[in-house]
Order: sequence, then C-alpha cells, then structure tokens
Amino acid sequence: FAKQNGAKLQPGSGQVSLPEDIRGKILYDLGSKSSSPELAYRAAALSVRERLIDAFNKSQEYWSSKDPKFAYYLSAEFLMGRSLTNTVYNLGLQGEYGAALQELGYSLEDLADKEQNAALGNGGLGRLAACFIDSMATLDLPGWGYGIRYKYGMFKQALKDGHQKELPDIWLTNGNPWEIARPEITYKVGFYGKVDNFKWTPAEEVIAKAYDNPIPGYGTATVGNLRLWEALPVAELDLDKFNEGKFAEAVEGKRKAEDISAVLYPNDATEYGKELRLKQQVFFVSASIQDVLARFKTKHSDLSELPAKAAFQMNDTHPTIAVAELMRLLIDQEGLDWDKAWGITTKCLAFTNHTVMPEALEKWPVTVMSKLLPRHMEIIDKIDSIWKDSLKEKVLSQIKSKPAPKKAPKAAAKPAAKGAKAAKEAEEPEEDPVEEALSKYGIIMRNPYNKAEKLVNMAYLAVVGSKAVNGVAAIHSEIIKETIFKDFYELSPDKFQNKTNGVTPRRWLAYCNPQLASLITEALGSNEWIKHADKLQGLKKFADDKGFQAKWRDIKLNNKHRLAAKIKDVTGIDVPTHALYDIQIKRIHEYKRQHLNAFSIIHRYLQIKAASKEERAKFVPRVVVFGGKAASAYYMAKKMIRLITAIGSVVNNDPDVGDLLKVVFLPDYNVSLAEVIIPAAEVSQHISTAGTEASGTSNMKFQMNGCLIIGTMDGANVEIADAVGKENLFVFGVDAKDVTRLREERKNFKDYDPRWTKVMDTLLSGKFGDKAYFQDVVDNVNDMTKSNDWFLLANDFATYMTAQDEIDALYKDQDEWTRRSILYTASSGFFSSDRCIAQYANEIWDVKPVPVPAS
Ligand code: 26Y
Repeated sequence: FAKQNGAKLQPGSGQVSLPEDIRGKILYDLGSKSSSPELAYRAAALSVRERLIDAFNKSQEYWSSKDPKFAYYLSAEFLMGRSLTNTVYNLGLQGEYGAALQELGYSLEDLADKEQNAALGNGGLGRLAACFIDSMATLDLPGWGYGIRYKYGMFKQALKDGHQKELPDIWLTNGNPWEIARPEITYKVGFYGKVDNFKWTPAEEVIAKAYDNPIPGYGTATVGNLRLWEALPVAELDLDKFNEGKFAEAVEGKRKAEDISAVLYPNDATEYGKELRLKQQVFFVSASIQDVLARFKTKHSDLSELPAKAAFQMNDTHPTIAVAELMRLLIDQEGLDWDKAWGITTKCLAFTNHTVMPEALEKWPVTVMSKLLPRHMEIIDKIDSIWKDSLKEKVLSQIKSKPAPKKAPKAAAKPAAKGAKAAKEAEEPEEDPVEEALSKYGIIMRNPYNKAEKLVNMAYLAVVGSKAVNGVAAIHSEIIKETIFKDFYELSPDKFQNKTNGVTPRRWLAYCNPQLASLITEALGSNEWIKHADKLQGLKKFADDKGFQAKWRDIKLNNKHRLAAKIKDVTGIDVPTHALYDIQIKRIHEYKRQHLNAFSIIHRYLQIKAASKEERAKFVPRVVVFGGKAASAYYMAKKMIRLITAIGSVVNNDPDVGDLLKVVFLPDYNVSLAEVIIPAAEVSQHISTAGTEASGTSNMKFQMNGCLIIGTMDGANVEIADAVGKENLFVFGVDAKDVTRLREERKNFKDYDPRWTKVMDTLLSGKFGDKAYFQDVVDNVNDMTKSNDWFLLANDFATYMTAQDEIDALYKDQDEWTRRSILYTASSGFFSSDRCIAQYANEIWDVKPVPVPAS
C-alpha cells in the first residue's frame, strides 16, 4: 500500500482508488493511524494537490514552449481565502472527491471548513488581486501574480467587552498544501550601502525564495501561478558570535532578514510610513523583476524585446518602486544606456490607482529612500529631473501667456545660484517662476506640512513610468483625472483609462451559493454562466414568474438559516430568520460610514420604543449585521466598532424590542465569513460619502447573490445602478461633484434633522453605556467647533432615513422584492472579473489567450 501511494500512482489511473489515496495520505504523509476532520482535510488537500500539480506543470511547460507575452500582476496583497473547494470545483473533481469523502464518512463542505484562510491582504485591493488571477487562468491568459509570502497575514479580530482586540494570524503552522516551495529559485535583494560612480554596494542583502501557488482556471486545462517570496538570510548563523556566547547577535542577521516577509501591514488607507514596509515593497518587486528577466533571458538576448513579452501591472503605489528597479536592473546589470532602459520600462509598466485619499498615496521621505535604496534614489532623481526638463518649454510658454500673479515683494531675495547643487537645494522653489510652475509635476516634492522635508511621490513616479494609468470604476477614473492626477492627465490624456473592477463568479456565486447556482443553471438550461457571466441576463425573463420567485426566496431563506446558525455559534445571539437581513461588511473606516448605519439603528430603536403594541406589529423586523476590521492605530474606527457593539448589547436585550431588531457585530470578518454572509443578505449597505470609495467590490458580490443595495452614487454603485436600473436600488446622499462645496458650507450647517439631533442626544445620554466614551464620536460629526464632519454624515442623514423607509415598505411586498432580487443577479454579468481582466489584457497588456490543450 505504501508503494502504491507514491506520487506517481494517480487516483483515477485505476491503480489506486481515491478513498485509498486519501487514507494513504493520512497514514504516510501525516503519520496518523486514525482519522479526524482536520487530518482528512489535509489528506484530501494533498491528494488534490497532486492533480493540481500535474495540470500546473503541463500548463507552464506549454506556455514556456509557446513563449507568449505574459502579464505579471505585482501586488503586496493577495487575499486568497481558502483553496480546497475552489480547486476541486475548478478542476471539475467535485463528483469524485465528494463521493470519496463520503465513503470515508466526511463531506467536502465540512472538511473545507478546516482550512486556514490565506489572508495575505487587507481588504478590497487584495481580494481584487485574488479574483484577477482566477480570471487570468480561466481566460487562458499567460500570467502570474507576484507577491509576498507573509508568515502572518491579516490579524485575527476578537472582541473583548465589545472592543476590537488584535491577535496574530498564525496560518502556516500545519503547513500549506497549496504551495510548492522552490528552494532552487532564489534572488538576492540589497539594501543600504553606498553608490560609487553609479555602482551600488549594498550593506545588507537578503535572499528571496520562491513559493508557487498554482491557480486553476475554471472549465479549462490552464493552471496559472501565484509566485510569493519568502525572505531568508544570506547566512543562517554567525558562528563566530555564537562561539563567543553572543547567541542573540549570532542570529540577528537571520531575524532581520526574516522580518521582511513576516507580517502583512494591517493598514488600509492609513499609516504607511514605516521603513520595513518600503523594504517589503522593494523586496518582492526586485525578486519578481529579476525572476522575469532571468526567464526572458533563457529565450532572448535582446532586451528591447521585453515589452513584447512582459507586461507588469502595479497594484496601487505599493509596487511602484518597480519603475526605479527595472531601470536599475536594465542599466546596472544589463548594461543598457538610460534612454533605452527608459523606453523599455515605460512600455512594460502600467499602474492602477485604488484610492483618492491623500493619506493612502505613498510618499516616502527622500532621507529614508536615500538611506535604504541609494541607487534607486539616484535613479528617481534623474527621472524627476529629465521629466521636469521635458516640461520646461511648455511651462515657459504658459507663463508667458498668463499675466503673472501679483506677489508681495520678498524682503531679501536670494541670488539665483546656478550650478551649485547645495545652493539649488536651499533655494525656495517659489522664487523661480519656472521651478514653481514645474513643482506640481515633481516626483520629488516638498512635504506640504514640513517644507524642509522632501518626499518621493510614488503615485507620480508610477504615472510617469507607466504606459497606462487606470482607476477602478467609471466615476473614480474620472475623479482621478480631475483631482490627484489632473496635471498629468492634461499632459497625456491618452494614458488614462478606466477598468471597472469585477469579482469572480466562481467563488462569489457558484461555490458560495450552491443552491442558487443550481436554480440558475436549471433555469438557463446550462451552467455556461459560470464562465460567461453575461448569460445571467437570461434570468430576466423569470423575474416576474411567481413559481420561480418562490424557489428563489426559499433559497435565500435557507441561506439565512445558515447565517443565523453561524451568528448563534459565534456570538450566542439568536436572530430570527423571518426578519430582513441587512448587512454592512467591509473595513471599518469613517469614509465608509458604518457610524451612519449605527445612527439609523439608534433611530429605529427609539421608534420601536416609542411605538404602541399595535404600531409595533407593523414594523418590519430587521437583523443588522456588521463585520470588518479596524486598522490597529485607527482610533475613530475602533470607536465605531465599540459604538456598534454597545448598541447591540442594549437593543438585543430589550424585551420591548424582541425580534423587531437585532444588531450583530460578527468578529473576524474574512473571506470565508463573507462566503456565508453574502448569500444570506437581502439588503447590503454601500454608503460611503460620494467620491471617496474608488469602486467597492462587495457591492458586486451582493448583487450577484440577489441582494438589494442601499447606497450612495459612489464607486461602482453608479454602474450597478445603471445595470440594474437606478429605481431598483435605494439611492441616497449628496453628489460627488457637490462634496467640496458642501464641506465648505458645513462650517455654517444649520440644517440638522430632528431625528439626527435625537440620535446625538441619546448617544450622549449614557443610554449605550459610558456617555463620555462617545463624546468624540458625536463631536466629530456634530460639533463644528471641534471637527467639520468631513464625511458629511449630517448632510446625508435625512435622505438615508428616507431610503431606509423605502426598504421597509418594499419588504412588505415580497413579490416585488424578489423580482428586483432576480434582476440584480441577472444584471451582474458585467461585474465579473473575467470581463475586467479581458479588458486589461486587450486594452493595456496586449496579452492574448494561450489555451493549454486538455491532455
Ligand atoms: C499605503 C497603505 C496604507 C495602504 C494599504 C492598503 C493603502 C491602501 C490599501 C488598500 C486599499 C484598498 O483596498 N482599496 C480598495 O480597493 C478596492 C479594489 O479596487 C476598491 O474596490 C475599494 O474602493 C478601495 O477602497
């Protein structure tokens, strides 16, 4: 039996049955004579892994033999979640494994639950990257993801007395059956040191070791790759130090190296300025580009062909050091001259922006960059000065054509210092009109809060170094052209594109909502929609069909039962399944306005309390579910969590309220939890201040699962409304174009809704515990002497409440509700990541499908 289970004997080859194969893995790979669900999961995963690796090898060999152009998705985050179900289903093995596991006394579903989440991402941007590589493989597009194999992923969130507590995410303890370690694939990455006559001698070096994570496409033999890098020391141990008895010092180099891939920074859109983070970025970018160049050079000798073979997509500013790193490798390692290297670089790279919030656009102090990456800094300096030189004429003619603005004469104008570098540095740019006009284009800029400090604006570096720049939803792509990249857009309008995000319909409909998937397949007469999501349109004709509506509703109810059981299990709260399930799951952030939702719950609670028995009978019962993590240093976000849990404790235990309202904060929101929540949702909230949410992607997942949306005209909500019909969404709130003006007017805002005032008073009354605790939450949105309600909660409150009333009214008409629900799913095809990736491939990468032949 032992021999039979060597990797060469494949189940399915007739030599060993699948249950025997799995049993053999428990015995020989895991060394256990008895079984348990955990062991069975690991054994099943190891068994699937062999099938996956066979297909993976075939794909990669085939692509290598064809030598097509590849797309490389560079991302500091890949929020993969679990792999077992996805792999088994994408490979079409669900029948075989389902039966084999049943024979062993397990179900695939139960075992799937034993897998740790690969949470190598914060939120939207990281999960988008995961959906993208699924679609690349499904579309047979030669492409790899490149990132970091963090030892600790996104922190685990626990609640202690209603407050968030962060715990480390130890996800690799039992090994990871979905990765293949490649000890033979390593690169050196350097830091610090000196540059002498353009030659950089790093003072510190680490090794990047590759781990491949095969990515099976759906309905194809193609298996793509996600290559993640682990940081290792060049030398494991300093034996001399050890022998001197200096044990800590002996392993210090090892620890320092391993620190680089140790932890995912758990901040989204806040707080990035840590040197270690920059180290992580260079680490994975350098290893990835070296790797691509090494493979390229096995087949080609002329580097000017690189743009015909490789497209790099930079996922936000995090990998944008790639601009300098590719230049460095081409010049310093490959010996190309500057112009040639620049020509290649700017044809290979493209950049996606995911946020307009200034605090999330990385700007590294020149001091930090020069110390850590002296050669890169030199290159960035040169890029910046060539770039600004190229604009001088244009700027001069602009200055000549415009009357000079009157300026107060300076007391003592400094003499213009030409040539002397030190003098130039000391010079105030405002004093030279050309320099001043050029400064808005500067990759190297002055810190607006500390004029003495210079910063490298990574987004600008990316824009200058890329052939294409895109936003992630139509409205967002317009906003970036008008705001953060306005000056760049005016120079090269053709560079700017839109790629509205998408999500994979495999994970986010077919696999997480199997009953709905079966009903859809039955109605459409085929399961082609899983690969061609546009076919969901075919559901439109069933929207009014009462029999179909009843089946649709039944499935939603089953999914609600599943979620209710989960809620009970995790929080101990009993929630009724006849209530309307209202969900807001996403990172906790002021711009996403979970507190607006919380305020409306307080209002609802007050209404219930004030109502007579007869009036109460007319209320539509609601279960409001929140999930999401707050960045650990984000004070207000943490208070927002406490606000929600505090409201929950009061509301859920008030006998006057009973089943009419339940408020649940589900801790440790992650991909797997989303897979249970989304199919059960009836209404979901996407209520960011207009102009702040670049796209949102959970809105698309909810839409696919027939969940109605309450939302602002922000991000992809706008396009979802176009697709479903705006009248079918609960839309409220101010327009993005009015936000700047309203923020200004906010200073004199008097238009407080009486319901809002009541909510604020209640919060400060101590009804939800310590009144002092919520004082600053209230001050932040309600007291213009202390804050300015930057996210305009008070402005949007009244229309939000109206939209909430519309929800209640519509829910009483279950036929109409269900009709809309069906329309949502039917119109969700556009929001498949397959559509989105096909656009990237055609409009930016110029990468063509290379389908791998089925064996
Ligand atoms: C620089 C550091 C602090 C940082 C780390 C992570 C900055 C930003 C992020 C993550 C950003 C992110 O997840 N953005 C989201 O990207 C999604 C995919 O495009 C969008 O749908 C979503 O609107 C946007 O907030």
